[in-house]
Amino acid sequence: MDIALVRSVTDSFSRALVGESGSVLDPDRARRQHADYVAVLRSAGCTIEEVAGDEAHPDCVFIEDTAVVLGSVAVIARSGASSRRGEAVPVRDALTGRFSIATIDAPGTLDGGDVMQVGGKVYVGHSERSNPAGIEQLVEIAAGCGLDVTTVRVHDGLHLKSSVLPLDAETVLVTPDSVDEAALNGLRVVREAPTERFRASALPMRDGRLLITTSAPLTSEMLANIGYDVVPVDVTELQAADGGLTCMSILFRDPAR
Ligand code: CIR
Repeated sequence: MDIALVRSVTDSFSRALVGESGSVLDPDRARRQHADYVAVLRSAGCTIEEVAGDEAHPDCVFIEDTAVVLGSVAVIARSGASSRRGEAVPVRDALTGRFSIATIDAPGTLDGGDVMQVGGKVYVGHSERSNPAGIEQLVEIAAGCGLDVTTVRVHDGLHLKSSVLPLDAETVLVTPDSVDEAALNGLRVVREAPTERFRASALPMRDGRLLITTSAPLTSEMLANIGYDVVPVDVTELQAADGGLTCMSILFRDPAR
């Protein structure tokens, strides 16, 4: 059984980081979309555990960035956005006792959105948010779990998973010209429709379905045509704050089962 750790949308979400887009955010709309997202995770067999939202952290709904589960270890991240650093504290509490805890320490920075696991391999984005010192620490922690890490330079977009998303154990959906694709060698690459740049976000469920953002209908149709069982999910208000489908949950197998 998968556990999905999620975090609620706060009223302060209206002040979440929006980069240079200048988007105006509506917390109520985000909350409704988040509830639908959580309902889809539940329908796919996930047990939902909610970490209470924290008004002091407008971006806290994007829980993926705070921690990464690598085998039996939970890596507590240290965000490249200083305003987000306190978000990890209650997430660490939720993971303690289930996993051994490792931490990314200063001067290292790492956002969970930069860590992608596909078919037993780990990739980390060298991005605006994750620096070489943080990546080096992740590599060392992963080595202790018997895992190699491949670094991927992110040229465009916030995180690696803003533009490279696992679809299944050997396939990724890629936004063209956003990362150093040579580092994805060995993976099957399918491309987001050019007119939907950065709008497609995907999250595969263990029941075989593939969640895909409604804001990328052409990409969704292309994925359906090549055999994916796509489920459109509307998270446009969370995308306005640079979020995607992966970033609103931390999914892991219940180690107690
Ligand atoms: C941020 O800028 O940190 C948030 N507004 C969005 C984070 C999205 N996280 C993710 O895709 N993993």
